[in-house]
Amino acid sequence: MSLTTAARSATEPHEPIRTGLSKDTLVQAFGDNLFYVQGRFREVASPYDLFMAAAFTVRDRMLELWIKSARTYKEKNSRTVAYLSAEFLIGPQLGLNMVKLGITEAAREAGKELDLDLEAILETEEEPGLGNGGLGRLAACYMDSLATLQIPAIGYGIRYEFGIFDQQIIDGWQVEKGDTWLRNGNPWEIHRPKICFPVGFGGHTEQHTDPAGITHTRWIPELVVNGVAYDTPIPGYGVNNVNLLRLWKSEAPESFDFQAFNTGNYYGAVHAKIEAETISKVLYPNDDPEVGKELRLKQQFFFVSCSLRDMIRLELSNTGTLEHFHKKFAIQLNDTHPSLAVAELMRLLVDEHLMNWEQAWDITRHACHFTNHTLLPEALETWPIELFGRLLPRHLEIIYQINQLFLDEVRVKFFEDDDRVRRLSLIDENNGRRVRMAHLAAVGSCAINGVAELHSELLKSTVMRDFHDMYPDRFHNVTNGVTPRRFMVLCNPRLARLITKVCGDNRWIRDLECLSALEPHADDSALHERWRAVKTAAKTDLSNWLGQETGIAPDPSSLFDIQAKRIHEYKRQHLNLLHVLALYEQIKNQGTDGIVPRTFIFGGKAAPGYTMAKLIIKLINAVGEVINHDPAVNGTLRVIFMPDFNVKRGQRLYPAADLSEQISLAGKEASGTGNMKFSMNGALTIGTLDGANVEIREEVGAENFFLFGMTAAEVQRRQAEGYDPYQIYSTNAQVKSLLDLIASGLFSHGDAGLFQPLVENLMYQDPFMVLADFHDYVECQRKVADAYGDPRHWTRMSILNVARIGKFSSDRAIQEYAERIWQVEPEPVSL
Ligand code: 26Q
Repeated sequence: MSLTTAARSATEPHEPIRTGLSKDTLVQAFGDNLFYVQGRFREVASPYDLFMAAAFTVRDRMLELWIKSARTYKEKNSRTVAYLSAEFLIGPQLGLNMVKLGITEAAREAGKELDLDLEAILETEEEPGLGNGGLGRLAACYMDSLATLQIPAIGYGIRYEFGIFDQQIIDGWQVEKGDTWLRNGNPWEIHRPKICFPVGFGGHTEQHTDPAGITHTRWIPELVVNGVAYDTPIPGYGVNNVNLLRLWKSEAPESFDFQAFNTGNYYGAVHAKIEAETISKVLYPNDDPEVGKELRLKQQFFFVSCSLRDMIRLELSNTGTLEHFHKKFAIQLNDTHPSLAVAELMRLLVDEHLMNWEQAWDITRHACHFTNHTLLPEALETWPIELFGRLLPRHLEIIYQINQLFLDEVRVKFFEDDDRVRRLSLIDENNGRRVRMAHLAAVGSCAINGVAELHSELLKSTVMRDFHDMYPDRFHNVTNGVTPRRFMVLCNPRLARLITKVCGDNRWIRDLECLSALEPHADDSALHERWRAVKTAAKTDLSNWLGQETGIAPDPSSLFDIQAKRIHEYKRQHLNLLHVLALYEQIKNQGTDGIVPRTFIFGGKAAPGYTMAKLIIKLINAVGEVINHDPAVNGTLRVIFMPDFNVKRGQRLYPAADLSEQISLAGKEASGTGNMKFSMNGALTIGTLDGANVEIREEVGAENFFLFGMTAAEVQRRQAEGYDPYQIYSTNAQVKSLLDLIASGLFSHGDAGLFQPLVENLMYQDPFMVLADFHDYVECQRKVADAYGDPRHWTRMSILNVARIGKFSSDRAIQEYAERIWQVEPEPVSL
């Protein structure tokens, strides 16, 4: 049918074309947007044109709410959360925004009328990969929950032109490809050229005395770049509140070019422009040994400075004073990446707004809050003084002053304890003088939190121990959570429908504890049948997709055993692989009798510079190559590496999993959030007592969780005693035989050297104690197989996992932040 405006007169709807939610209005609006925004009509529209028209149609429906929300927050002068994060991994927006507006069904109907396949349109959306993994995805879940709980909030971050690289697998190896997510246009963002702040770098500082005799410091930067705002609306679920994600893009100030041009330095001007634009060009991967990059520090300062100036602008336009800044904004620092906010807020208040130091420090300390996401020592950020002082000379002075006042306080509290003073200092004097960003964040914040109970305890007893001695009341735990809107309703509509039916209504989508209504039905055989049908359908979908994508379509009746997360030695993908090889060896020696058919699916990216992680990917693919084609295996085992694991692909995995692999070495995974996503889709977990696994097991019940491995305390003890993996290799025949198998060249076309670094690492160092936990893991996997062989038992456990997973909603987490950390209140928006 024709979609130009000519069609409208026939079915003029009574609703406004840009806000109406009925099917008929959506049909009209889609046609208008295709024609007037994309400049296309149906016959010549590309799939991306269709996506853009659909996206604009949905965006139109959020704009009025967005503006109403902003007006309400301004009028009420509500305390606003400013969530500062170097990463926001928000995932594709179209489907989720439709869920939140409650128009999924109407849109599907409209699609039918237009003879359009909604699924195909959703699939066309390019996801903004503006994060590495857990930390960035958590920020996105929290933005969802803040809006849903009607809490005024702005997410501040960087609009990277290239997000996390796309992963290709070529000959079994990871190959990175640039992520050009903006090439076809991004319909969700609104460019705000007027919201623009200059950000300085380098140069020097000067002192001057004002007429009243007070000395001030002025920073004269050498280079100035502009930060320009790009806004993305974040609607709440089933409410009128729409919050804001404001990402900054770096640009050269116009004046810059002209200056250079006038002095005849045309190429110099072009160079300066390129340098300015480089700042927001690319997201850095974590776990990269080479991350001591100057550009990374520039990025951090860039987005922190723009964000704070934006908050100051808002506060001044509202109240005309900064005296109550900390009452207006609750700033949350997502790890140390934005911790320069402490020094920059001090600089803005003291140098630019002429506030005295004491008052500025009081405001800063009461505005800021800090979340730690890691205990791994190599991941704690520090910057060499030389680099820091060259790039941010004024901030280094401010940090010295903060440090001096802080260490005076330490000396008073802990009399004659020089060692403690050295340990607490913001400057590490042992490794060539470096600024410790976690210390800066901790000193400048009124609350410090870990992301799971175990993690928060370990934080207090290890990396932040001295801070805990100093300021015990600042420490909190807020266990992570994930949004059920994306990770249940959107990605698993069949399960969502079934749950709504059993619960009697869909209240669980905004109050996940309502899932407990499933519990009385855990033994209901009619429910069992439906539950299994839902799981089988999801497995079939995934199998078909994998067939197209990888050439292998696994049998949906096999046990889908999935590990999807960044590739890192501490997460122990190689432990999982050793179990695969143990089964393979069993088949080769004794045939397939007694083996429960399994499909092992791996997904995850390795940092481009992390050689061992890349070798693990190669080994997974190499093992798959052999096992998937060995007639002796005869399809009983399948090993599949899903390339380019991201939010979108995760949404295919979670609903289809029977078993979720959460097998990190105890004490290393701060929380994990994939563990929650799998569990809320009815997968059972095999896991260690690490991160949030501990609490998941507590909630779902020990009898519904496959536990194995050492505890964090046992790990500490064993390491203190001196752990010797070679001793295990030489005394455990199975371990020896499996490592020898990898080293034999069977998986590397006879090249025995290829996997040698991996094998030797396990034999002689094994920093993440894979061999120590191996036996227990394999035993536990045997129990998994037995349980899977008893469908009634398995289905009961699966239902109970979902019924008891309510705690892990990000709504609960945000509620805790709001009450215990931020002291913010909901601000409902009415139309
Ligand atoms: C730092 C400096 C230079 C370059 C990159 C980085 C960098 C970037 C990202 C360091 C770390 C990250 C991301 C860390 C992360 O994702 N941590 C995970 O956070 C989740 C949410 O709290 C937890 O569930 C995971 O346990 C934790 O690993």
